[in-house]
Amino acid sequence: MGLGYIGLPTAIIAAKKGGIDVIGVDINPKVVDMTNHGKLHIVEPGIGDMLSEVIESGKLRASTAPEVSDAYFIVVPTPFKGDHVPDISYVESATRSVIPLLKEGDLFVIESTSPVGTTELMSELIFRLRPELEGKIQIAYCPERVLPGNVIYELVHNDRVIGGIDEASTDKAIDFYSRFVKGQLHRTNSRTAEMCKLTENSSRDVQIAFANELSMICDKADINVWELIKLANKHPRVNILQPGCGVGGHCIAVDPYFITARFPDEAKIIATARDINNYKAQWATERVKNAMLRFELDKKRKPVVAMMGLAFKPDIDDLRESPAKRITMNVMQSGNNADILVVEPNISEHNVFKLTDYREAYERADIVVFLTGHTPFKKLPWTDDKVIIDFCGILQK
Ligand code: SAJ
Repeated sequence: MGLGYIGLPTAIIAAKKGGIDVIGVDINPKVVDMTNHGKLHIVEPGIGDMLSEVIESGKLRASTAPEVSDAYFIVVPTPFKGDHVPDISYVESATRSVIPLLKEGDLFVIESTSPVGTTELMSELIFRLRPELEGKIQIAYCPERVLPGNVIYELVHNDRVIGGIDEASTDKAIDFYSRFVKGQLHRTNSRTAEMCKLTENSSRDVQIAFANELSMICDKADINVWELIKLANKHPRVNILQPGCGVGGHCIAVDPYFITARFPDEAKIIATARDINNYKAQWATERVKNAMLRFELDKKRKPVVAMMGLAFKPDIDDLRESPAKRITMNVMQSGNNADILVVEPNISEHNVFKLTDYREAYERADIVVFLTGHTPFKKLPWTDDKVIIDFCGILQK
């Protein structure tokens, strides 16, 4: 259920490596149609050929409605509502749509990132509507942990955490995943598995917040934060991550709120890390606006500004929750009337921004702002006749 960034690759891998007959279900008819024609509707390296292969062999087919199966996997989005409260309505509606199809011996697994207790809630819903199935079907939570851009490798090789609502459920889910996962399968209960996913991404958010906080301190203290972190990391027990212009994507910038919304009194560091990472993007916006003002005062003309990168991290085309995009938007809306060149080498066009080739933008700009650490930016010729604002360490060796 759900043929998105995780559901579709999982369906393909289960069909190809697990030899399983898979029906991929999505409410979007366009996604279903494209999938049935062997066409990828997401950008992810290495799965295009595999998709056509499993569609041609008949191991995978897509549909807008679920059909009677032996195992059901819920892989739909869990966004948040206002006030950062998690919205599990997609999980619930996908669950409701399979309830009439469930039969004795079936496996029901939630993979969607979910607040603690969601699997138990869905079990209650299932057994309320189908009381005769209590104890006769197996229900588990098994979060995905793959890195966008490296999904095919990580789906097979990463360890997985699997938590059933009871021992039999954990056993059955482990048995299923062992058909195509080469990483270790770690058993636990459903609440721990849910919290584990949230913990992994919150841990990364907290660590990035530490790097971002350091970058703002170092800016004031006139210290090169990249050199500082490199040196501190020479200590055998220190491993600081890299600062950037904020934290983006649909996982790390979102999942910690699933903890803070439920445990506001206890989740202090997690909440503060979110604030710091959000604040870093505001801070970066102010830095750019100040540089533009200073240029105008010095040179008595408006600067040409190149905003380098819109994606939420290097070498991808994904702009979801991207701080680079937000900063660019805010700088453009600041009413300065400067000539702003927007660059994103991984996409050819955008419905809001007019994109400029990165070499041309770099060449023409008075102020160059590196927002995303895309590899091609690292090869631009060095020049000292521009103001360079480097939020992502492009200029560092
Ligand atoms: N970032 C930094 N500094 C760093 C590392 C990352 O500023 O040192 C920023 C990136 O630029 C980006 C954001 O953090 O804006 C998130 O990027 P990421 O590469 O850390 O993570 P995602 O969102 O692509 O994928 C994460 C992964 N989780 C962890 O590494 C704990 C992935 O394994 C999960 O499967 C994925 O979230 C998910 O689906 O939850």
